[in-house]
Amino acid sequence: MIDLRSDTVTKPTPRMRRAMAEAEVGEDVYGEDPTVNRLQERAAEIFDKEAALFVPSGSMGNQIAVKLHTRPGSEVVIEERGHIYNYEMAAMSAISGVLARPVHSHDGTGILTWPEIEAALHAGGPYYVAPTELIALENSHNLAGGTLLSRERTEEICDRAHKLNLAVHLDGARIFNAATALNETVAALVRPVDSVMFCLSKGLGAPIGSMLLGTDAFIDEARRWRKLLGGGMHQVGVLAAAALVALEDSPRRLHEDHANARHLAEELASIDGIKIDPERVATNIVLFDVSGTKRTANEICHRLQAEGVLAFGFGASIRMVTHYDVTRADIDYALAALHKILR
Ligand code: TLP
Repeated sequence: MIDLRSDTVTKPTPRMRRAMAEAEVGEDVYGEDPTVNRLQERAAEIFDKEAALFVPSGSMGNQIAVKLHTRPGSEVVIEERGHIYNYEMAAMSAISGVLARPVHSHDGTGILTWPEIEAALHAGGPYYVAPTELIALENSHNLAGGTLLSRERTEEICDRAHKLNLAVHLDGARIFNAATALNETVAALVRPVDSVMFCLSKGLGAPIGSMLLGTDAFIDEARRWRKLLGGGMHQVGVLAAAALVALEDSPRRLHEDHANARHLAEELASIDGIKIDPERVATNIVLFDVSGTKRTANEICHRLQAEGVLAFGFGASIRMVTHYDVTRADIDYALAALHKILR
């Protein structure tokens, strides 16, 4: 099977498995796992933030951040296709008692401008309007097709937000993809945000885990909430060991996934009935519209599966994600399968 459903499907590399087998471990709930401590220190160093916390999932990292930046009864401004709003089980209302204020991105990129954000804010309004307390950004933007939030735009949004005493959290599940495509360091991309979450278990290829980063005080409080949410892990150095390998080895090869994604997008654009602008495919996510094929996305994905290709269909769109378990030949095979189905 050629699995293009997500970059979460990557299997640990031989080096990761070796590191896992040999990992030195301890009781992480007491802060005594040396491998977890090393991972947290290394992540804080790479991202140039005071502290980092290893969390079981990206969703947990995001939701702890929402919890810490808000009070119940307030609002979180987020682009309408944002992961925190759409794919985290309404956790922000269940856990934090806050409301999402989804904002439409007029140019379709999913990357909001400050005026779009500003128009959605309730800051300094009348007492009977729920105040905005947090702006949640996403880089790269998953459901918009892996689009990029530039360093300059991040700085502008954070500067403006901070002047209004609003916090900014960045869902950087794929921040290394963004950094690769923008030719920036991850530290530069996250410098002005109050907190950032990134995933080790997506393009970086670790089997499990994400990191939440921020100030020392923020991470101390995040550790309490991780435990409260059932995310206190014990001899978890076995996972941190794989994560350390992912952090050191994987970022340098992400450009290959981006090149494969661009190739896929260019070929898709030449298929009748498929709508995609290859110029917009900047990272490892390829999102295309199939309404012109007179078939539903689900129907096409079903047929692709029979040909040995897995993709993710929703509405009139199909998402294909490239990663290190997918080669250029696999992409060409998937394209040939699609041609056959649509012929
Ligand atoms: N995204 C998954 C699915 O949930 C859609 C995927 O296959 O892309 N932020 C972003 C931007 C994400 O894309 C994801 C996962 C998360 C957060 C949550 O990470 P996990 O799955 O570790 O909770």
